[in-house]
Amino acid sequence: MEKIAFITGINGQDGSYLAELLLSKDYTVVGLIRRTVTSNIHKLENLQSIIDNPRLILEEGDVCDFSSIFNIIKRYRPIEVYNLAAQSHVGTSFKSPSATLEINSTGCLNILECIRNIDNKIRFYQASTSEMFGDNIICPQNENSDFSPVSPYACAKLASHYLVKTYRKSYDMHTSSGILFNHESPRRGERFVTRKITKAAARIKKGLQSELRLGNLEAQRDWGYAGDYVKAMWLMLQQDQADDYVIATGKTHSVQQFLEYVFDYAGLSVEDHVIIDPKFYRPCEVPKLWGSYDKAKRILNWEPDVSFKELAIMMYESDYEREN
Ligand code: NAP
Ligand code: G4F
Repeated sequence: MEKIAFITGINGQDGSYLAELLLSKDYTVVGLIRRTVTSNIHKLENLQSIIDNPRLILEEGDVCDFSSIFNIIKRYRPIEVYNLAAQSHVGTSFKSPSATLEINSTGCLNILECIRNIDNKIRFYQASTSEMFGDNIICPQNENSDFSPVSPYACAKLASHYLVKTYRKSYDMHTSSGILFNHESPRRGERFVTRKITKAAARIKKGLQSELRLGNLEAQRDWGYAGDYVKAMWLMLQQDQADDYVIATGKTHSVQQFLEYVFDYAGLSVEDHVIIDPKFYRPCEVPKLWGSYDKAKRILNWEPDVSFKELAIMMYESDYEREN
């Protein structure tokens, strides 16, 4: 029988890795693309392994548009739906709170309602986030830690997180949330701090720019590799019981440590090039994220492969290769 999966946010970092994983497992992958006047699928277009695959189908739509999602699910009848679409930048959520709420909460609700109405046996994955722990710094955070969101982004994601639980309990639907801690890769958006640092370091090294402006360097994050994390998403939907899982590395580092490690590796001095710019501070900050993936290890048999240092080097080397 043909296995069909539907991915929203396929054009993003995680969407591309998940599509690769599912195609390698012989799924037909239907991906949701937001059409704009100019093509915005450059990230996927650069991935020949995906874009040339006849089992990849791209459909136009928007998670905020109920009928576009309804029509795609009704037409393709996927066995699994992965909702990765989001306004995913925390800083931007303070500038565009309404749009963030609409995409990150109503978008999820729209999909849940489509599944409930079309076929409530379709399995659903929601991209929840460690950002929901907010200023609760009792670490390491796990599935039982208190949520304490401090951004419009996290508030919207928390609403979806509870919607997923509610649909699981109320309608006996197979809906799971992955509470994913920060995960990065060479495909990470350039406005997230790790990629901003690796790209700037590569450009400074090549003489293409001289300074890097950053905000709060004290924040701590549990950084893993996106390629490892999409495997956990898939594993969640292969379980008999739907549930929520923390996905993390179990280690935390500050932005300062990431910065120093990359600059050291590149043979650059932080003092010579980095400027602290208040523009990049947020109205409220998540001070410390450090996750425990014990439950995922026990039930999903999932563990991260790529270390903090390997990740930083992978990203720097990729940016160094790309910049010219
Ligand atoms: P990303 O690179 O920003 O990708 C998000 C994707 O969502 C983009 O391709 C974007 O499309 C799409 N999108 C935005 N609004 C949409 C809408 N209204 N309808 C349809 N598609 C829409 O994010 P990511 O890093 O891959 O993360 C994937 C998901 O995991 C997100 O939900 C994010 O919030 C969540 N998450 C990420 C992390 C992390 O560290 N990466 C951690 C926890 C949770 P365009 O390309 O058209 O902009
Ligand atoms: O890279 P960031 O923008 O990631 P943030 O805010 O932790 O959010 C990411 O991870 C979440 C999971 O916990 C996801 F849900 C979310 O979608 C996203 O993928 O910022 C990391 C830290 C923050 O403390 C920020 O204040 O770096 C600090 N920072 C310092 N200077 C900066 C900068 N962040 C950005 N983006 N740009 C700076 O110049």
